Amino acid sequence: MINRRKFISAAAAAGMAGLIPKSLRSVNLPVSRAGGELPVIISTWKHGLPSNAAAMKVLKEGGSVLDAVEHGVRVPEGDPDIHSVGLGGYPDRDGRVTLDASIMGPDGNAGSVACIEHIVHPVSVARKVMEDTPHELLVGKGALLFALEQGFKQENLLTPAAEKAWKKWLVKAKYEPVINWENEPNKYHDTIGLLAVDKKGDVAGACTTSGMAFKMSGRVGDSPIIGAGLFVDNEVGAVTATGMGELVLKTLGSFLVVEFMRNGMSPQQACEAAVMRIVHKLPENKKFQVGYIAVNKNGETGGYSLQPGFDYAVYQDGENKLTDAKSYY
Ligand code: SD4
Repeated sequence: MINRRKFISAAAAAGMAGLIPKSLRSVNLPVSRAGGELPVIISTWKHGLPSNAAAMKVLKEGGSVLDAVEHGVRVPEGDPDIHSVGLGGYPDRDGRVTLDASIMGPDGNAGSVACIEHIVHPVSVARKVMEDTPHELLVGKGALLFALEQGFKQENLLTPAAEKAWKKWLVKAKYEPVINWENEPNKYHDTIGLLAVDKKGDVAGACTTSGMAFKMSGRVGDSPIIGAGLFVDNEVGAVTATGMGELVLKTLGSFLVVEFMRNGMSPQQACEAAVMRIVHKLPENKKFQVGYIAVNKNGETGGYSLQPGFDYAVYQDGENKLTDAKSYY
């Protein structure tokens, strides 16, 4: 028989592992107090470095934290040599470049587009969805029509390099996501997710991607789903994800990390706990990559991944630096 004291200490330990029903947990524990200088910008992969620089410039010039995250991720969206975001992104298995993006601000408002074609900057369309419609998410043709109505230009996003890669893939036409594979030749990887906390402590985030290369037509990943690929809570901090979106979607990863931080974990501990959730719940975890980055309101940052090879860029205290994330495997 378990006595009351044993029950309470077991319950406390289980609480950190997320096992206690929410109704029994404190919801207002302070977030981790450690921190760094504000403002801070954090983003996924090496293409985060120029993105962070663009975002920091916006903040320095007095722009809002929302402007900063949008302008930061527009950099890789517009770069044809980055084959995992925006222009030049690898297409789906039918040769169509379909993009997913989301943005979320300090007021809790958010906007997303999914499976949108022909628009170089889906993050800016997501912002328009957030600000100028009663909706949160527009997909496919509807998203494109909305973008065109808003004055965005229709363009061909399939660059010769991306088309060549797709044609090479077509020879075997086997869909098999490879860990850290996207864009390997120049070491630019995957989705860009970028989070910022401005001087006042206001928090925002943006996430944009062409998704998994050679995916099925109509496939949508985690990036445009608020709570999966991106989540912001101005009382706590922000989180974004990269890697195999299906694993992030099945565990609602970014929301989970924010909730772990709300309950007292540091950004680093919270990212690790969310990766552990994938390890415990999803047997396919061994085959795929997932990486999380997080920042709390105090300017403390963290990042963690399932597999080795994930890195992220942090711009803080006048330095814009790439960090290798620790990983579970
Ligand atoms: C997705 N998470 O669509 C994105 C893509 C990505 O590594 O990050 N690729 O699932």
